[in-house]
Amino acid sequence: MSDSVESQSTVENAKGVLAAQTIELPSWAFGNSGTRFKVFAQHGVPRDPFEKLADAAQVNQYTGAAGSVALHIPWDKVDDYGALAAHAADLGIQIGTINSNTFQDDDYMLGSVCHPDPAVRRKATEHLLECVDIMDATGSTDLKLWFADGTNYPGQDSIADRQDRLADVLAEVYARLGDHQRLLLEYKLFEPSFYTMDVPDWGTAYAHCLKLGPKAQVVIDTGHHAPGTNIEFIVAMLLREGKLGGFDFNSRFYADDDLMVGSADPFQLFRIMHELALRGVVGPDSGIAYMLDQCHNIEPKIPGQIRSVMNVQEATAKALLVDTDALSAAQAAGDVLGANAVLMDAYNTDVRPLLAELRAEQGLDADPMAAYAASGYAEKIKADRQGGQAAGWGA
Ligand code: LRH
Ligand code: MN
Repeated sequence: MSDSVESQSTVENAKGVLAAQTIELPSWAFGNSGTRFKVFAQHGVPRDPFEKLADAAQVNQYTGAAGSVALHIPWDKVDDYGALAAHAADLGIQIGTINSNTFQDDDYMLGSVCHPDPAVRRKATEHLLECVDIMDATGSTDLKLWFADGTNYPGQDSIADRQDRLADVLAEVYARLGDHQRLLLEYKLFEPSFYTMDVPDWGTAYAHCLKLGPKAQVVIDTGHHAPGTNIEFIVAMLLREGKLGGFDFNSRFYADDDLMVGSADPFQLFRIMHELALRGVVGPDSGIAYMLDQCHNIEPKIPGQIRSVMNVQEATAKALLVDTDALSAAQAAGDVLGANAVLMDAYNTDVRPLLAELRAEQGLDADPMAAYAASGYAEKIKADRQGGQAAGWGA
């Protein structure tokens, strides 16, 4: 890296933050996934949550930055969650966010927590409360709630009544949370509902979380916005309000494509990480859950997760190299081009040598993708995992 003193301290600071960075992996990324057109099954895919954790541990082994795994219930249902948490610990990782699922049961055709029928809402609520029981067993602090609830045609249901139903269920779940637990409400503009989604945007999620209290915060899934949405503005606003609970990182060219984060729009990911680095909330003690939410439909899944973690590390490193003094000076002076240039200098910095140096200092291989490929793990799981039911979305 360049030898000027300032930049040297900036580089050292960046390496310190990057060394502590942790990206939570989605257990479902290791299972088979696809689109409504086809799920292309891959060989060696895990058959149960224990094998999913083993694959996630590979990502952590080669990146040093993926120390926890989010679970999705019932996709990761087991008889003994304590045993699953112990298995994670044996692998050097931990179980993170617990995701509810009220979008795959036949009873939920017209919604779950917003369904017109109180019996269906009760059933959905019981599932959410069961997820908190699972958090107690795994030691997880975060319950992530995404609802597929919505309507497809104008008049199908009362928009306002559905909000009342949602608020009632959220209040009951909120009351069940332990002191160290919180709920993260995730919004999505459309799909699988196409006229209204009951939590379509950050404003709706924020309004509900504000009413609930301090243990309720908003999750930004980077694939859940209208094309062209300035996501870093939402980041800055929710940070300012103390209501940014976390991210579901992925990227997309068109809709909720769930592609590898940073693969479709690395500059957007950089702009998002810049807002977070400016406020020093990139680290694990920031209270912000940095999670991936992706599907590797056609690419190998473990390398896909390794590449994704590296993409977040690269965007974070660039954001941490922004000369913030020069930036504030240019902004204060109204120097439009100067301020933009400060940011673009950081974005156009090749941070791969810095990250390779950091990995070497951490005793990791400088090239995680090559190290994993050379490990033979991919061939081993293909050979070992014969028979049984490959994990998937079960949709
Ligand atoms: C919905 C979503 C949500 C999950 C699911 C796996 O699109 O982003 O976070 O529960 O994907
Ligand atoms: Mn998501």
